[in-house]
Amino acid sequence: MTTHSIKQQTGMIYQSISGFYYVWSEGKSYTTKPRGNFRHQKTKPLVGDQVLFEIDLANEASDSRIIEIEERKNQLVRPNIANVDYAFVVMSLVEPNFSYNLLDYFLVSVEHHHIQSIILLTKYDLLVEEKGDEHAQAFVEEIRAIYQKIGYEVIVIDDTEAKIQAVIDSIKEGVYVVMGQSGVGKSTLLNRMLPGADIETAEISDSLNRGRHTTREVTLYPLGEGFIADTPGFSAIEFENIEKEELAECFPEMRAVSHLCKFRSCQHLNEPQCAVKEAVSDGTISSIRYQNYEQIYEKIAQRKPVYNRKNN
Ligand SMILES: Nc1nc2c(ncn2[C@@H]2O[C@H](COP(=O)(O)OP(=O)(O)O)[C@@H](O)[C@H]2O)c(=O)[nH]1
Ligand SMILES: [Mg+2]
Ligand SMILES: [Zn+2]
Repeated sequence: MTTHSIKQQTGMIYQSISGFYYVWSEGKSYTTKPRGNFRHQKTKPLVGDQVLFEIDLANEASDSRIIEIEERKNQLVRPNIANVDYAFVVMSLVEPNFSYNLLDYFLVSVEHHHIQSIILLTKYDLLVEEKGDEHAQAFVEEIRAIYQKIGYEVIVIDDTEAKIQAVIDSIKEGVYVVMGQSGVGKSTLLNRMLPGADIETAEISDSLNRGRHTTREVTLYPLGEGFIADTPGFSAIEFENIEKEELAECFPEMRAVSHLCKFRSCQHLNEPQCAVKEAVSDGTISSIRYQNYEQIYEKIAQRKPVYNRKNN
């Protein structure tokens, strides 16, 4: 093997199967393996990783070698994936009923990973069926008014193709995951967006394999302008990795005004001259959101100390 036939390129790992990492780079897929000395390093390549790899131009059929993993912007455990840019936070309007509380729990968890949320409100058809057109529209507008104002895109869907297409069209360059509690329509959405991927089967085999070491790896599929993970995440929410002092950072509208609080360490609870509380009383910050802040803050404060806290 002569050095001049070796080319270095960067790309993103989109799939990993039995020690092989499939890298998407400059419009092509490459089968790669970590270079030998990787085994001595702690970091294992992960789906979503940006990597530098070597291609042997003299023997293009040979597997390429990953030589470097770029520093990760974030890393999720469920699904096991790095460098997530966006999360579709799926909330159904009915069955299960929409909850501001639960939505804010999800948004906070996602913010904590420095991931941008897009709110997907599902089962609009069922809401109309239950409450009629007028009420359904008003309800959705109420949610929109709160969340769009603070920077979250809100997309309303039912199970029709047109609405699914609107979700696909919204996808920008970057890596997306789907989050949300059970029963809200995550699998339905993924199946419709990725008809070739057989999501349901994947989830079933995943649950059958629980407890064994053969848990299924996540795959990133190209979709719209970006990539989307075929495995939904965060079906249950815990705040075990968030410190109460970090919580306000996970509320964009609080983040935006907290520099105006009298005290630098203001937690926006009982402190005097708090810009957040002023914004709540004049209606600039939603009181629903603020109450959820107080509630999550309290949950974190009550939490038993955990000594082996993870970093993310
Ligand atoms: N009417 C209606 N039903 C939906 C919609 N989205 C999902 N469902 C149904 O809701 C149930 C739960 O969906 P599923 O995708 O399994 O939820 P998951 O647990 O989040 O993966 C299924 O029976 C779906 O057919 C929707 O927009 N409208
Ligand atoms: Mg599901
Ligand atoms: Zn404050």
